[in-house]
Amino acid sequence: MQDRLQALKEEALLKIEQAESLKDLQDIKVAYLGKKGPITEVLKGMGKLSAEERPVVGAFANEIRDAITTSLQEKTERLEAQAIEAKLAQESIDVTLPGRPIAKGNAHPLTAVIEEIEDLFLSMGFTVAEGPEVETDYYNFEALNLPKGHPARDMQDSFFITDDLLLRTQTSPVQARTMEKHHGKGPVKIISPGKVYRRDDDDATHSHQFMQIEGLVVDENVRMSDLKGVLETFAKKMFGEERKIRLRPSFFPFTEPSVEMDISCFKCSGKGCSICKHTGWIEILGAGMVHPNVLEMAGFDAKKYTGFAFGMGPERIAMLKYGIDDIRHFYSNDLRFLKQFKKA
Ligand code: FA5
Ligand code: MG
Repeated sequence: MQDRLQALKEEALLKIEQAESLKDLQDIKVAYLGKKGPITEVLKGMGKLSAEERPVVGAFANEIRDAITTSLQEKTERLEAQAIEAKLAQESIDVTLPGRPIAKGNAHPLTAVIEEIEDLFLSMGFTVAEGPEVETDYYNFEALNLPKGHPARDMQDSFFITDDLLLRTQTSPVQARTMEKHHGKGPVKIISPGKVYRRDDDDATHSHQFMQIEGLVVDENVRMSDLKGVLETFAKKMFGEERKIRLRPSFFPFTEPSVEMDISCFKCSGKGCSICKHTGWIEILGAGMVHPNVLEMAGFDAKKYTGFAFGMGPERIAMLKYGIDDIRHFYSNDLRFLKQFKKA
């Protein structure tokens, strides 16, 4: 009987040694130590043994059972450790691999140009003011010397929401709003960027929604030559010394006298092409000396104070600066266009 037990022990230990998975070990445990296993079978036959033999064989059987159990345990631990090591090896980080580049976005070209213009005016002592895009008839027109029924209202075809509310057609209402806040006391020196809306037909240089940047300076002794100086400084900084600039007499109900500023066309350099409508020039802004009526309506004494104002189109400025041939590129979200403005 002892020989049989010894043989079972050797057999079991060999199988444990060869086991490759936790499942194999479980099977071995059931096969050798289970209720129907050979060791249990052997022990069941102990009744036939003599009283002297019985404790010896019993002790031996227990010894074998312990040996197999211990061996199973050791092998289980080894297999578990191996599994962890394999997993760690698989998940290990190769610190020598080159990094993956992070996809970085860039500012929209229009945003970039507006920020550049803002910086330029901030450096000249202006601050930034804001106003609402849904505006009242009063601020968009009346406070700017455009009473109801005034023919010049037709210069800017409007999107009305109610009889009294509209999408602002220009950033000029911020002039009136800002002056009111100053309660008749100068100086006022602001720029105001924002969206404006007009029922214009879209083409290469017109959009029904576009941006404007308003400028307003009100103080004692502000003159037309101050306006010219500011606009020339701005144009030279933005477009370089060699670009041609012209001021042309114009009309706005809220300025007197009024001018418009043109820049020589980037495409044809003034010869005339489809972008500049064969004039050689592209209009970028309207400006003038603030009309006394506008000053008075906003609470300023027009005998003491004078001022100048301007309103420019940053899309047109960006087009001239970067040679963009269609204003619609700014609003069509084509990544091939937008990615060209990535700063290195
Ligand atoms: C005005 O809107 C006046 N408020 C400007 C002004 C302000 C004059 C202060 C005097 C004092 P105008 O309609 O010309 O003026 O527009 C000003 C600029 O906005 C134009 O020079 C042009 O650059 C731009 N602009 C006008 N209409 C469009 C459009 N449909 N699409 C894109 N840009 C436009
Ligand atoms: Mg104009």
